[in-house]
Amino acid sequence: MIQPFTAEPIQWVSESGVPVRDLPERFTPQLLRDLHALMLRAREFDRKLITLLRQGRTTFYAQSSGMEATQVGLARSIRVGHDWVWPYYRDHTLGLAMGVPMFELISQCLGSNSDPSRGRQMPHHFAAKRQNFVSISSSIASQVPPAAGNAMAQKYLGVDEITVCTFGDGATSEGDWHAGMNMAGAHQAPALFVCENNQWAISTHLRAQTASENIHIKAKAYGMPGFYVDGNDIVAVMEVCAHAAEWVRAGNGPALVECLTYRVGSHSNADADAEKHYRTREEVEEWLGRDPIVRIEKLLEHLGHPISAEERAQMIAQTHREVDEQVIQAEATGQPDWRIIFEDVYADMPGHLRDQEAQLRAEQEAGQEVRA
Ligand SMILES: Cc1ncc(C[n+]2csc(CCOP(=O)(O)OP(=O)(O)O)c2C)c(N)n1
Ligand SMILES: [Mg+2]
Repeated sequence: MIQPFTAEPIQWVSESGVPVRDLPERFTPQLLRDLHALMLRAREFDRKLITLLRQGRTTFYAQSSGMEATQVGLARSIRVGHDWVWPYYRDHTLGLAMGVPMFELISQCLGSNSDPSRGRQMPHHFAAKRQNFVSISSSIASQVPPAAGNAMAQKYLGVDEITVCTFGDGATSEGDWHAGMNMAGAHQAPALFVCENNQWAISTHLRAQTASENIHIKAKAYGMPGFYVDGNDIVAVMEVCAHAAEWVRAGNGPALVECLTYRVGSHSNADADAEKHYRTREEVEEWLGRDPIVRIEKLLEHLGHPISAEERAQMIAQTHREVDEQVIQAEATGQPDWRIIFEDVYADMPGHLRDQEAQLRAEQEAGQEVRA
């Protein structure tokens, strides 16, 4: 029933919230409500973190507003803590939906002592050990070759884990992307590649990115199926990603899923005024009209299980409270001591680093300020 290489994105629920195919039994009103709660929580997390950014309490953030169905849908299609995830920098909603504690994300954005990476990474570039969520890197597509290698290792070890690798549409122009896709295909490795196609790579539109008619068609060149899905329809994302993940897990080789979606906000704090510079207000308005959260609300209403305005407001207030409390808790743990820059890398620290550590200590003892 789910076919690769479709001309149009696979859809399950129309924009007006009506199923266009039979709703699979697992989508009970309770599951739909849970998915809605996860998406709304992520949307409000974005809102709060942008405020923290404006207050100068963190220095980088890339929102995923508008893309919640893609990321939550993917999170709910894989075996969390079993499969391995090689994400990209816009995937905090994927992380949250996989159960990464919000406190860890906030701590990482603040670089506090409660940050598991203790301020060593760029803000908003977290990793989560329990979820097998590999550290995010900012270099576009740099995660794709190691993800292919991870999948090759899984194949040779004979485990039933798969590797999930996400990226944006812009990443598909990078040499690393093609190298990783090619290796995964050539070795028939169990990798599920997911393109979060939000149609823009900062100010470069998809049409300027590639002459291919879409992204998923590129899968053909690497000997794998390419699925095309409406990334703002969480039911479709879950059905297609679960289908592709199980196909990969069954030993059929890699697969690519292209989720067509849109980032309704700015790329990051580096381009806070996107509409003024490279895209039209009309385009943004059009995609705001396809909001994935509104779609699931309409579906619940259609099924006779509406979410009341009061309930929605309570959920929003709850997330705001949660973030406020956790920011206070994270900040209370303080900033990591400068000495941590020398820790956790070498069992036996090389001589030149020992010298540098001694030099910093001497500067501190001489009354100079030393900060990590
Ligand atoms: C190798 C490399 N080149 C350029 C950049 C600068 N850069 C950061 S994000 C970005 C756009 C990526 O767009 P896309 O892959 O579509 O992801 P999106 O941000 O839209 O989610 C670029 C070019 C980078 N980080 N790394
Ligand atoms: Mg993009």
